[in-house]
Amino acid sequence: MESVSHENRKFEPHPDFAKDAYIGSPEAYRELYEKSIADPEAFWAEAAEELDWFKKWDKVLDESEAPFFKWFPGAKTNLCYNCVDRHLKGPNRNKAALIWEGEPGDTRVLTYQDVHREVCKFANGLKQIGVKKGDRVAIYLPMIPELTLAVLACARIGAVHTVIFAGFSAESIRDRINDCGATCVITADGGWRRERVLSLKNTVDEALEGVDSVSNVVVVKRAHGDPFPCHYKEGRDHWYHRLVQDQPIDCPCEEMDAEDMLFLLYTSGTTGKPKGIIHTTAGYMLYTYLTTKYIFDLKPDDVFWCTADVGWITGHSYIVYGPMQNAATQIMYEGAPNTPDEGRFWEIVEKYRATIFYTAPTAIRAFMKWGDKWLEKHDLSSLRLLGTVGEPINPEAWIWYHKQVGAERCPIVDTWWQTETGGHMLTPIPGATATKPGCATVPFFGIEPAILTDEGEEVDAGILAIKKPWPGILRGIYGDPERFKDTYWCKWDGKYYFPGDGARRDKDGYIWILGRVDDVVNVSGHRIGTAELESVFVEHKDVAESAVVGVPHEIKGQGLIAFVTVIQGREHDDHLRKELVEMIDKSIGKFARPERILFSSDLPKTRSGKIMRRLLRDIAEGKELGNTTTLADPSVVEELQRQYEEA
Ligand code: 6R9
Repeated sequence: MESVSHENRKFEPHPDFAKDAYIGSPEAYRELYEKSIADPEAFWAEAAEELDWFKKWDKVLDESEAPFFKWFPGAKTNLCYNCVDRHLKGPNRNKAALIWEGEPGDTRVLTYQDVHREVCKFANGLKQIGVKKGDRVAIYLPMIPELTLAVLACARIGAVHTVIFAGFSAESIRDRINDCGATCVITADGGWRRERVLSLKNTVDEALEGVDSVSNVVVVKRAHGDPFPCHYKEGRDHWYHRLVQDQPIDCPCEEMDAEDMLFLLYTSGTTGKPKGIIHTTAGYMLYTYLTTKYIFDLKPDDVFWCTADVGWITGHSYIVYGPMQNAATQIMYEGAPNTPDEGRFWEIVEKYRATIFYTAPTAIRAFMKWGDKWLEKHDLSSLRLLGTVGEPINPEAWIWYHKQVGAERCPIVDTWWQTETGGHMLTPIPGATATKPGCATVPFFGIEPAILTDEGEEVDAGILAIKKPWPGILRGIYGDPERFKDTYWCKWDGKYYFPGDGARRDKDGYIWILGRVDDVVNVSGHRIGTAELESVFVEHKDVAESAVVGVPHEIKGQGLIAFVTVIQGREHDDHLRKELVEMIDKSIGKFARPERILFSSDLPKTRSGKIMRRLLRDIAEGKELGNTTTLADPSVVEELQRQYEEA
């Protein structure tokens, strides 16, 4: 087995897949790609004809105020219209839009007609309590259909939604509401997670203490007040079911300008408080529509399942907006992947005959750790395409996914993108691109990547940069245009977008993401991607997961500390340590040897599943730990600290 820097395996698209794919050969991809780069405006204008517009654009791209780009200025449209109303005209009217399963096993199915009715009633309810175009609405809901309905209802009336992942604390909610001045919050009494009810409404009540801007709170009844009877504040709070019950079943769509704000989504930067990433209407609409269609090769008969939460960008783009514009049938699941047991996801795939499955590397590694027996109990033969997103996937996990889940038949789309990019940027085209384990491969249409040094020289390994604006690009940071320019455009004097990731190009021209540039460590003058070491460690049969961080080192400048999670029940001792060091020596070189290897039963992760390297660095440097409230499981940190001190 090889690490990412040595990975040479290549997997051609399966001929059975390629023959029916929208883009079924490398030539077909190349032709479209070249067209999209030679004349982007013509390419995007042609694609935009597949969507519905109240009024067409005057111009495709206006760069006069760069980096504040405008796509399709002059056009009028509505995202909700394109996700719902336009499907009512044809055969999709009674097609299942959402197949939802609650963690306790309750299920609901909504057709596009049902979604239309429920969204209209919700939108009318919001209007009744005074929500209007341009108002900010915070949404803090579990993964229940009302989450999708709430997002669409906002889009319908032109209210700007800001979805806050239901794992965030009261303080995080308050910060976001204060930053954008939200006037309304949509929440639920509770939601199910690992057989327990999260008391969302209580958290919102706490968040709203001392907040003046919010005059209305809409509460969906999900947990039926038990075991958390929730407080009801007269005049401010409205039960969702009462608010919508007598509303008319039709509500006109607001005619939105192309550049009207669609949503804000808060994301962490390397410094400072979370920033409210701004996405607007027409460009984001087209970009999520087209990436969904081509990257998932989405066909009318597919059953699409993206396991993300709508609280993250992946859920916005690839649960709500992309799939629904494509009239997809999709699965939505409320709870944890290991409730009631580690086979839950595979049970769902089998039960609804899912054909497309899109998840994160961290989940894939958890499945690996839990063992193949959970998959063997279920028939996964309906699957035809797999995807991954969120972080670099180590070749070992990729191969496992390919073999155990995809039965060596399903293409894997390793999609690199960000909250800021709106949709997929680098990714295999499933019927056309030969894949390599751990590699995000090639650019999507209209995307021109470059790999640069800090000074802007093109190199084979360095910092990823994107040359031209694309329709899905963020339009700003809410309330902070200067930070927007500084963070994304100043690095190379406005010539490139700076995403903050390191990358390298191989001899085939494929691009490999090496992790955040802030995670690149320089040991004795050698640049080492921490992801490279991590992928070596997880190749060991006893290792489930690992994270490597750089710490200051007297002699070498920086040294590496490795945190390694061992598969349950396996030995972790000096013998394993020695084997791991030998693997690093072999795969990368002695210079990449970590100073220390610490074993633990888990790693500190955000609730979206990203390993918190900053926290690991603090542990490794013996520092006072800051805020750990965003962690999925704070006890993991205590265990690591104890070990670090003992070792
Ligand atoms: C969509 C999403 C963005 C950061 C990004 C990068 C990492 C995402 C990746 C990947 C390697 C992939 N990332 N996908 N790294 N391969 N396929 O995750 O958005 O939460 O904003 O994170 O995630 O480092 O810069 P977001």
